[in-house]
Amino acid sequence: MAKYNHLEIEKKWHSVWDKTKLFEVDESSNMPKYYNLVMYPYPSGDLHIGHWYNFSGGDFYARYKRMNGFNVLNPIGFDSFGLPAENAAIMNGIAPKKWTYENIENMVRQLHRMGPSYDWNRMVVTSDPEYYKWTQWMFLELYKRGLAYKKKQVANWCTSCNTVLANEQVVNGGCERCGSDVIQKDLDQWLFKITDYANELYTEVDKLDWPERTKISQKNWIGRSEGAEVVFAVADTEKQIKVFTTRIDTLFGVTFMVLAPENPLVAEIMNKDQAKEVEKYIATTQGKTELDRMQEKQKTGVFTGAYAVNPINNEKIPVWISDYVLMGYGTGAIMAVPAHDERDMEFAKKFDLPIIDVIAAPSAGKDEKLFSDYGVLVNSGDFTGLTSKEAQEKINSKLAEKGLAGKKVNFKIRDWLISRQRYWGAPIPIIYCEKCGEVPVPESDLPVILPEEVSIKPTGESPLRHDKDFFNTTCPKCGGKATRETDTMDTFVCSSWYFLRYADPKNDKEFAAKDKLKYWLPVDMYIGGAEHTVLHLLYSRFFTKALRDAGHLDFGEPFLSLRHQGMILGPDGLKMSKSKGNVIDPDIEVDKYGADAVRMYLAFMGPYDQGGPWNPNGLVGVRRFLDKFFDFVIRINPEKGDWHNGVIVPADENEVRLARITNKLIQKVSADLPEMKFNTCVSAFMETFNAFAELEKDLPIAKHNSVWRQALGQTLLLMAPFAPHLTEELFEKLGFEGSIHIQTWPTFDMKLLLDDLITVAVQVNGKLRDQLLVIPGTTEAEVLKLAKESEKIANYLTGKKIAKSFYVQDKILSIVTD
Ligand code: ANZ
Ligand code: ZN
Repeated sequence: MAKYNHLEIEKKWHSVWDKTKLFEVDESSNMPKYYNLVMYPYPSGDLHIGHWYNFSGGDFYARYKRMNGFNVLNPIGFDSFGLPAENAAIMNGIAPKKWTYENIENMVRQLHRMGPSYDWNRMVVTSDPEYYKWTQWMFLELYKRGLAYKKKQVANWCTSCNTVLANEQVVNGGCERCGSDVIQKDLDQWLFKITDYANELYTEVDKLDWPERTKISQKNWIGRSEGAEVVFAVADTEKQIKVFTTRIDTLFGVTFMVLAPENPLVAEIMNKDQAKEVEKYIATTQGKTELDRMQEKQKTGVFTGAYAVNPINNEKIPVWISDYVLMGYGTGAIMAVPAHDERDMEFAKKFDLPIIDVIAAPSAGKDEKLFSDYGVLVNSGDFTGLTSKEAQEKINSKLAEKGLAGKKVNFKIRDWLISRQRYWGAPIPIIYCEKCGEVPVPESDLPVILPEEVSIKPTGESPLRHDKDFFNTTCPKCGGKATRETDTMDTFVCSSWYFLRYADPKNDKEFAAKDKLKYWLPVDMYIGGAEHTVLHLLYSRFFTKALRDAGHLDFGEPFLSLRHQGMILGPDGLKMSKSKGNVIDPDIEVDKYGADAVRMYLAFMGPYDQGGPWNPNGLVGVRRFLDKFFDFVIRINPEKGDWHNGVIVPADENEVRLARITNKLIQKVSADLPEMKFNTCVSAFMETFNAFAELEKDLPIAKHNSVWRQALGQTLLLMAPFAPHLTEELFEKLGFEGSIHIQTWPTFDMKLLLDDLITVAVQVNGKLRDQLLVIPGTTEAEVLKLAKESEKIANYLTGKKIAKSFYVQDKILSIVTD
């Protein structure tokens, strides 16, 4: 058997592709553009198998698009600011910059070995001053538009990392990273006003070609909530308490009200006798996180001594304070309906407050659990008997007449806190002047360079505060004494716009030239993991919209299509981790079996969006297939003559068999690859190869060299996205000209598939109108789709609506119109 020497072949082609700049692209092509993007990695040090899975899938797809006539931008870069570099630096005594750039170098080497079709000329590294200059510029752009602002705010503070954490980085009251206690600390913080875009971010999700669960997470994070605001008078005063409720239909069931302890109204309305207790209570709630406050089963609180008046029935009800009501949501005050709201129920039981049922369950079951759904109103005066929905409308409009209620939409999402009291990040470009106050760094002074020799021991204060040369500066406005902002930006800021920079990564006048942005963006296909991407996607969408409104972009959504790859588990079926010893090191596998075998095995493992356990035998099997394939193909002699990439014209029955097998493969891979069904493509290659081997007994290569060369040439084209090195080598060996990777994708001939197809009769209103050729087992929905695409049938459907359709599997589709 001829030896397939993967090490030699891969090395050879890497250098050819690099030298010929095969995958570099520009805007001058006359083919339509396609922007194919994978989520750029963090430079953790090593490319792990999960990266390979993500990036190989992205590369299969990019190559498919390229061979189908698109000018494909397929870039890569590094998300290289962030805490891990700093923590590694503290642990091992290496400067963050050194650690980061050494890792990048190593990972670039590893990436190369995968043989991806990246335009290496466009690599983006977010910790390069040439990049973060524009991150700072983005900050100023938001600042100019009132979308970046500074505020004293309580923040989650990790007592060990000594930095602020985002809400989602706090797990069970501890730091996600180190598990240490998280406390609440009042700090001056920079925020981005993402809430200005809450509504658009929420509604536009529906238009995107994204996985459904990801759309739902976007929406849940934004948390749109429709309800009403209702105004309660404070008895014997001029004061009012406004509440937000999603259940105005339960208004007759309100038996008390609750204010957030921080609500300024508390001081205004409380009875002096209660002052001591109220103050004592407020003190106990400080330091609790919002999450604790919302989840605590044991409700706490105190009575303010004040009463409110229910606007619907003038009942007097007591006003309490409790920390289960948050100041940051709605109005910081609620109307409590213990009969139908669980938290209110817990509170009422604890403090012995009345409970009045006002909604009857549809089938009056007497289970003890509280009924919190919609139903029919009871004990509700004139509104008794109405459904919840009807009552909401009626009660709302009745009170609205008196200015005591109005519909209201609230969002859960809060502004994005971007300040980090850490070193390895983009400095926030703001200067504080004794005379002029807060002054933005002028654009011409960007970038504000992150100094290198800084002690980064986390002390709670930003490390940059202790670098005198950095900290002390002069005011750009008045030239007087001034100091710099010493916080750095959350790395999510860097990753919120990196996909724009790939369009024009070397530009030092603009973050990217307008015409290049216009040409390449938005991203057509974005591929990456499903975990931890909710915020990245949300922030990127926010940046895109803000930049659009600032006149820099002419689109509002950055990622038109999105796909998630699944997760690769260890051979034991468990999540890979060093401690379990089940980690697969791609470097070792690539040395042993070759990048093409690893790529193809990853494709073969299972549905791309599902992943699965790594099976060493599976990889060996794929390698064995490639060995046999290589051995088979090099028996075919090269021939002169241009590569015409057409359909085989068979001369006898066995040649027809060959043409048919090849055509079937073309059809299969052309259907499955764009759907990212990579696994079925690889099984088709294996099956086809077995059929070839079988056929060769009747159709010897030695006598039929030309047709075999043609058939295997086409097979190579189909395999090229998966095994780029091997196919390039064999393509050359067969005497075809040019790189296989810039050839046109083969087309297939329907006629050659006929044997395998069946005819389905299509009737419209009882009359036979067309016969469709389909694969046996095609579903009704697919046949209906084909029928609608048929011209003959379209004639009978234009201007009409399909009322019904019936399908007799593989025989007749019958359409009835209105
Ligand atoms: C009365 C009521 C009766 C409520 C009932 C619910 C059920 P979402 O869907 O999350 O928007 N609420 C309003 N502001 C609050 C705050 N600052 N802190 C804590 N809770 C607050 O939830 C809206 C509901 O959450 C509101 O509707 C209010 O309780 C409570 F059977 O009002 B409801
Ligand atoms: Zn000044």
